[in-house]
Amino acid sequence: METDFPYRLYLVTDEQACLGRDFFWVVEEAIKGGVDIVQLREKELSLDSFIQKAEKLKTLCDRYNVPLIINDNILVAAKVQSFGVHLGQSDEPLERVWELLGTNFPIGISVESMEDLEKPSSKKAWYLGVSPIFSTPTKEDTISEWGLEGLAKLRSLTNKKLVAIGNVKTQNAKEIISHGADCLAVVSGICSAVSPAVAAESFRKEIEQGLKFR
Ligand code: TZP
Ligand code: MG
Repeated sequence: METDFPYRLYLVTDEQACLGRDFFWVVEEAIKGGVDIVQLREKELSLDSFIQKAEKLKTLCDRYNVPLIINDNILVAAKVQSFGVHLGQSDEPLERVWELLGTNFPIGISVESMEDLEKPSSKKAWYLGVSPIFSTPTKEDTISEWGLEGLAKLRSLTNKKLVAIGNVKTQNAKEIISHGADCLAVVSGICSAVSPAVAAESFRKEIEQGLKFR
């Protein structure tokens, strides 16, 4: 059975984007403001430090009943028993994940092009990350952006839940939702906000507005 994806505001963490403030404070404020799913995305940490951070974050997320998703590293996901994992097209093959974590383990997959949509991993994904919806300084190794037109095209081609990521701000949130995204994934718009709680609240309001146009 496929796991539901009822989430609307997805915090993708980035220690640097927290601007020197306490990482766990930023995440907790974001959850208080309306983030309903959290991804731990770490590119630099050793396996041990990644696990330690994930364990601490899992405790926090559990307290608020918010699912924790681990980016890329399925060993960390297994160790902390996260709710799910998020993978890019060139990360672990889905079979490896299912071998380690069981065949029902929720896996979010990024799609960067229309061709990606046709891949078996996308067909089996829990949700699709529309990556990037707009180009962003937070992740500079992307080739092109989907834009609102691309998103609308994707929407017409799949029933999977679509999570838009890349330069998602309160200013464009409503439009992204009205063009077919089910959920917004945000790094700097929340992690770098003066008040992550207020930022998350503003995103939630824009999302509600956008849903009225669907
Ligand atoms: N994947 C595609 S864009 C991106 C990731 C992880 C970064 C999004 O960061 P921001 O700060 O919300 O633009
Ligand atoms: Mg990846």
